[in-house]
Amino acid sequence: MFDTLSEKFSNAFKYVQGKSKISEENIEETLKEVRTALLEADVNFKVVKEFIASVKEKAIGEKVIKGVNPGEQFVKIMHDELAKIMGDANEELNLDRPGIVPILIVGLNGQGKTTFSGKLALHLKSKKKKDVLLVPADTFRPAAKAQLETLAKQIDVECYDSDLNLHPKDIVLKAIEYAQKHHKNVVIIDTAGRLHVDEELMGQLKEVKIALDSFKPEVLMVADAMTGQEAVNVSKTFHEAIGVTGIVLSKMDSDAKGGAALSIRHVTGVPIRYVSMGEKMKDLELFHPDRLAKRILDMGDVLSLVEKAQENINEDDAESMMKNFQKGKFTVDDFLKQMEMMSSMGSMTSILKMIPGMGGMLRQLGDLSPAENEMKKMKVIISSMTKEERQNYKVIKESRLKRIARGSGSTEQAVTDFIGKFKQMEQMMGGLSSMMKGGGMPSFPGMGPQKGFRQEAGAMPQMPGDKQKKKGTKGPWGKGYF
Ligand SMILES: Nc1nc2c(ncn2[C@@H]2O[C@H](COP(=O)(O)OP(=O)(O)OP(=O)(O)O)[C@@H](O)[C@H]2O)c(=O)[nH]1
Ligand SMILES: [Mg+2]
Repeated sequence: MFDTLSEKFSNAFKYVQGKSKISEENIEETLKEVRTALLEADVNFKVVKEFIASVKEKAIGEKVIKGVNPGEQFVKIMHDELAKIMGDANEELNLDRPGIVPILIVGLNGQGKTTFSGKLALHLKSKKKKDVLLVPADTFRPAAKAQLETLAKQIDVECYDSDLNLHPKDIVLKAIEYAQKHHKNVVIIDTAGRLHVDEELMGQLKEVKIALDSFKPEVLMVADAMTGQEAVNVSKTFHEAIGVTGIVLSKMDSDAKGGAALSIRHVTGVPIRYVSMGEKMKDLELFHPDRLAKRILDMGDVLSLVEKAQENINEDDAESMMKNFQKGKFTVDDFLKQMEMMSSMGSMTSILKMIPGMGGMLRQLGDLSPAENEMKKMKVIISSMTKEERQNYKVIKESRLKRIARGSGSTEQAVTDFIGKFKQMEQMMGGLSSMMKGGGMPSFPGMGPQKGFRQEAGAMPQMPGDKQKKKGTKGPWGKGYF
């Protein structure tokens, strides 16, 4: 996500770095490169023009703040303007009103509507405590109903048994009636897609919307971020035809350019509400323009990282690992849990990118997938080990080694290598633990006695935990950072 743009921006900034003051002359070259980078990222040309004009005006008008170097000041202006074109603050749907809220999911063929319907249902159920009904209303492609039913089962949300012989507007009205009877709060309606915007589709969607009018429906348009300006144009057409209340950018995990994310709000005037980041049901993020701007500028996104950790890390597991660690014990099971915690948070690259300054380093490191594959292989080997072996690998002698190799479909050498690596890790952990006991490393965060991960995350002064959020600061980059 935004990889190329980040790299080009960091190159562009070198012209202002080290200067004693920002002037029209010394930002000229930078702005030229920023402009090219944005156009190459497939950002709408009008958006680029306004963006550049605005950055230029702010940069030249900016007073030099004592102690802040102009390079940093320029990055701060870029950050604010990037966040502004994407829409200021996160604007999640407000569903806290009495009665049923219907959410109509619309968009072209294959953009990710059905997948997003499931993701949104899971999000609203688990985070917002809503009772959700999923409604298949795609009468165009009958298999779509089964697809939604499968997703619904996976996330344990009820799926309405639509009669696909009816017109979508009648399906929807019946579903609402059913939802009222069963005291649901939200009804998510998955509609049909078409290859291109056509009159039949728009006519059908308009009728559905009119049928729902008295319930004040939300209309979410799902647009594939990878299609760049096409996504922008289609969203505009949909908005003009049926009135869209929010945009969902799907497949952001595969979009390296970022053109749609940077243009769609500005061109359509419709806020981006969610970002779909993968094929799994939990791969959904709220759209936070300021956090994305930070990711684009390699400033990291520690807030999202902490949130991800809090959502995905099981506190009991973390506690039991900590206890083992304090006793100087490190088992294969602990190692497996650590790997699982990491992978539940996303790919290695996506996690590292959230750490400030890591973007540039990752570019030098290149592809991290060999390391991820290595982790996968280790997991398979561990899954062939018995409980006893995982608690104490020393019992693994020749016959056990053979069995593990056979069970995991790997060679005996691979199992021996794994045990060798694990021994090294065990030694490292043991060393770390005794250093701490001896007072060698008094303030290693997260390792204090009787403290779970969550408490530590909130208490670390340099990390933006819950406390800071309540105060309404913007995380570590709030006032005073630049
Ligand atoms: N990588 C990635 N793939 C996605 C994402 N969202 C959906 N997909 C994939 O895109 C394909 C199409 O997704 P669907 O949800 O069926 O799209 P749709 O808009 O409902 O398609 P139609 O109903 O045929 O119009 C599927 O293979 C999904 O797994 C995403 O955020 N990231
Ligand atoms: Mg579909």
